Amino acid sequence: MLKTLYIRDAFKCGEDSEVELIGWVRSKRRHGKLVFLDLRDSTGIIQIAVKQGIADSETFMKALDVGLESAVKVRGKIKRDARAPGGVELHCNHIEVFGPSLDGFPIRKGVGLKFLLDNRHLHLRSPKVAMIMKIRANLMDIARRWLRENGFIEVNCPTFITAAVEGGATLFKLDYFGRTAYLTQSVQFYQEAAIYSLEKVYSLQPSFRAELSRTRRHLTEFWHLEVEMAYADLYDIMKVIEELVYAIVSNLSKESEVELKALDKVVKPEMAEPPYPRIKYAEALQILQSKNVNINWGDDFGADEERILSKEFEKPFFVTHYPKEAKAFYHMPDPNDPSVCLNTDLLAPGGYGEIVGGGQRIHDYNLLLERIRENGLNVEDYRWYIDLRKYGSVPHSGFGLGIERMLWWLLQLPHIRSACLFPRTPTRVYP
Ligand code: NSS
Repeated sequence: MLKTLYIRDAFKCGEDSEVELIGWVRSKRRHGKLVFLDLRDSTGIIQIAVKQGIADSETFMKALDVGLESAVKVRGKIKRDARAPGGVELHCNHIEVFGPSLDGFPIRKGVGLKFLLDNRHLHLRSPKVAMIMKIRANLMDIARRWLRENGFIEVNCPTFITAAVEGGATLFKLDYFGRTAYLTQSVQFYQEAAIYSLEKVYSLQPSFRAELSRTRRHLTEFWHLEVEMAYADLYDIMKVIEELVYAIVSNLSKESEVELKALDKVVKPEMAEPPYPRIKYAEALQILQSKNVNINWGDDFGADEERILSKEFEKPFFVTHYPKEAKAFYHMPDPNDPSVCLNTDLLAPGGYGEIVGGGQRIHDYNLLLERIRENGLNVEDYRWYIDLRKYGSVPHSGFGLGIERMLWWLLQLPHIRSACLFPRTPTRVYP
């Protein structure tokens, strides 16, 4: 019995090896008595040559008739041929079409972007999409590995919640057996509870934002890598961010080398080598105002401001000490100037903007109560969170990194949705 190989392994076979491959027919061309099929599986694409005379007439007719994206099993001999893509082709003597395409495959050259998104379930078969997904998988794996190696413990937090972490405006509301609940914007508060037993924790799970902004960088559902650390101040956590981002970029450049090359993307360790420039909000504001951006003290930076600001940098850079009114209530006020907080955003250079947000949390019971009240929030909604400050509270800090934002920057994608298997945006919940 012939062993069925992955296409990647067929390329390594010796001349005239008899092999069997399983895959999908990506394209088909006829030159007289010769039919070429491009066969695709998860590992690569190989040219299948079906020649009348070498293949029997039934096999030749099947090759001629087979619809694009049919699932087939092919058998034949491996031949080196400089004209074939990758220098190898299969001279086929048998085809079995076991998953025929019942219709013409709708994804063709020249179809528009909306059509591709409406048919994302089929567009996923494109090798380009597959490569982005492989890079994404590597990125998540590298991040997890680094965190584990550095003593962080993975925790999994709930998605149904009852009060906002990042402001009420972007909460997705839902009916939870007659009471109101929301989808989480961030698992930070649960992690803050977890540090009192595990000290250094992280999670990798979806966050949700009912954000109507139609920018190139906003999703309504995104994968959020969040980290929380006991006994850490703002500068300790910035160091963790810097080292984690560097580990991701430098390892990805090696572990995804093949895919990056095939996509014609350049990811190099130098792009993210620490230390990263650090500026305060006040300086960032000056830069923006010097470029005639209409922005005042107290305003948070939006996509436009961050695009302009980040074009001034060549490496990721930290912006710290935002005015407290621009940020959520839990941020620690700076003891030297309580009008700003000990927070940080990490912005990707070249127009991309924020990929990480975090900082030091308020760990004092009374100060937290005061800030909740100042923000006009209901103390009862945050009872368990406040409770954490009653028993052995310690200084602590953390951050959240958007997986798709990171990919968007590293792969210089035109839109963040290309980093998702099935993107969720204000106008898209199907497929
Ligand atoms: O709102 S954040 O800046 N911060 C938090 O949620 C903190 N509670 C995280 C923490 O400290 N544990 O979001 C963090 C990151 C941000 O830098 C982006 O990279 C990503 O989450 N993010 C998004 N990605 C895609 N789409 C949207 N809408 C989005 N919002 C945030």
